[in-house]
Amino acid sequence: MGHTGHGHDHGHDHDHGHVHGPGCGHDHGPQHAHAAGVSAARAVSIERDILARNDAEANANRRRFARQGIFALNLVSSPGSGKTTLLVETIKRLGGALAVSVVEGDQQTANDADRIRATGAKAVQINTGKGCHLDAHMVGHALDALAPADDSVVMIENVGNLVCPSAFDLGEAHKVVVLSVTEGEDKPLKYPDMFAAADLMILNKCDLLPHLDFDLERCVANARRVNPSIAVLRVSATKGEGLDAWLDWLRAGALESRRRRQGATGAACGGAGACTCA
Ligand SMILES: Nc1nc2c(ncn2[C@@H]2O[C@H](COP(=O)(O)OP(=O)(O)OP(=O)(O)O)[C@@H](O)[C@H]2O)c(=O)[nH]1
Ligand SMILES: [Mg+2]
Repeated sequence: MGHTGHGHDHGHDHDHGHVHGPGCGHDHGPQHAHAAGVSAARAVSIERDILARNDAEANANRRRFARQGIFALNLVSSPGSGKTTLLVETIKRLGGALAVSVVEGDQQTANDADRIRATGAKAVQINTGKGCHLDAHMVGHALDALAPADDSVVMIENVGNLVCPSAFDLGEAHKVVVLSVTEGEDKPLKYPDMFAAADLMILNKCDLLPHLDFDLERCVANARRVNPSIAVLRVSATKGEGLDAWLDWLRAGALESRRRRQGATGAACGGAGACTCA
């Protein structure tokens, strides 16, 4: 699998080479400061256009996932929280029992896609250049190249950034925020949009807790102040702690996505005649 990438100009590139998107350049919310030389009203209008276009493309991705019974997750975090390590360990532990393919997002390099491919799983790398997040259009093209199997799991590893990816729906079932315990328990309060957008917080690098002053209970309380319904899993991607609970969560989501597809197929054919739906 190759690399793909598209900036906000939505230029098309099917050569699977590195493509460098333009910088974010917008501020993801009318309440924020706007670029010099652009009026506040114009900035709000541009922002709305970008997000509306993204939402339409995210819905197209979501329909594709639903049609194929795919459980899709959007992994978001600051750089280095352990997203790729977690994905590699997840794929190894699943051992092929549940197919996983990966869309990797980084500003530069194919390092993470190479790490995923070393497990035998399919991966497509998107390089965003100066872009600080993936958008639904980029992911749509990556999915064309990835060709994920029906009833599989698609993991989208977003660009390491605890701010911008929160505003962009990619069509995923859930955003999963990975916070490593070395980052400090105040991060959910400082970067609330990301924790509000996520359904699951994975607290990674728990093997390091004995060496840190990190207050785990306070971190969970902070996350729930921002998002009372956020689920929390403590893990160590490198040592294996907590990975069974993560794998159970993953399998349950994949099963649900598969059942929905089968239910939809059954409803469409009325369950009658020569239907071969499972
Ligand atoms: N001690 C410890 N180190 C970990 C753990 N998980 C990841 N790491 C280390 O953290 C560093 C970053 O891990 P990556 O998996 O590359 O993190 P990432 O979130 O994918 O990074 P970016 O894609 O650059 O944002 C590596 O040195 C990993 O070995 C963990 O559970 N415990
Ligand atoms: Mg990574």
